[in-house]
Amino acid sequence: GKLVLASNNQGKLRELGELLAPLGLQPIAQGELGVGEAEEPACTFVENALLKARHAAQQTGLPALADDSGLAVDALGGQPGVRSARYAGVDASDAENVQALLTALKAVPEAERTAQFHCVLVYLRHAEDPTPIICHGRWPGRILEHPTGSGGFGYDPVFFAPEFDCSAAELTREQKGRVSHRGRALRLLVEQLGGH
Ligand code: ITT
Repeated sequence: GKLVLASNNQGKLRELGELLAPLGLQPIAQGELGVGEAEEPACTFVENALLKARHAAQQTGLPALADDSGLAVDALGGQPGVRSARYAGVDASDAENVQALLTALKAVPEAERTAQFHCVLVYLRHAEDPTPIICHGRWPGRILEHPTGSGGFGYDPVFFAPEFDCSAAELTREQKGRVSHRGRALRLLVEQLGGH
């Protein structure tokens, strides 16, 4: 069936679309349905994802899937976390956020540059669904000293993927989906959707 993807992030839309299509679902980006951005005022991925999914379901009348995600760096006490998209400022580009992160970690040695990506997916059958499906995926790795690779989006060029011994931006989308926070969360979601 049709569902609206409650995101304006092209990188997420590509990854989610590719992972959902083989399941017989028809994901439609919210922008194509005229849905504007929702506010993300909360301090947890779960709350932000719920707000985005509810906004999109309300505006379209379709089931909605939202992704709230980010990078938690241990040496920074979990920052940038829910602020990952705007670490270098409200309208910062991916490259600016990456630069801000490298600057913040300048004096931190390799062994202490551990980090994890988090992805919370929220699926609402309709805007007032009292039992949303909520899934959380994690991807541990560490932060490189220099950006490497041109694939992916966001912090991928500085995220070292231990499973493949290279940066996340050097992976194909298929490889990334197998190990990433988003891939893991989505497989959990699909298991739960099957039970409904
Ligand atoms: P939407 O709310 O429209 O979905 P957004 O980019 O504002 O898009 P978030 O608030 O969830 O979404 O921010 C997530 C940020 O975390 C994203 O902009 C990236 O900087 C980073 N991020 C999340 N997943 C990532 C991934 O797979 N690779 C690299 N960076 C990622």
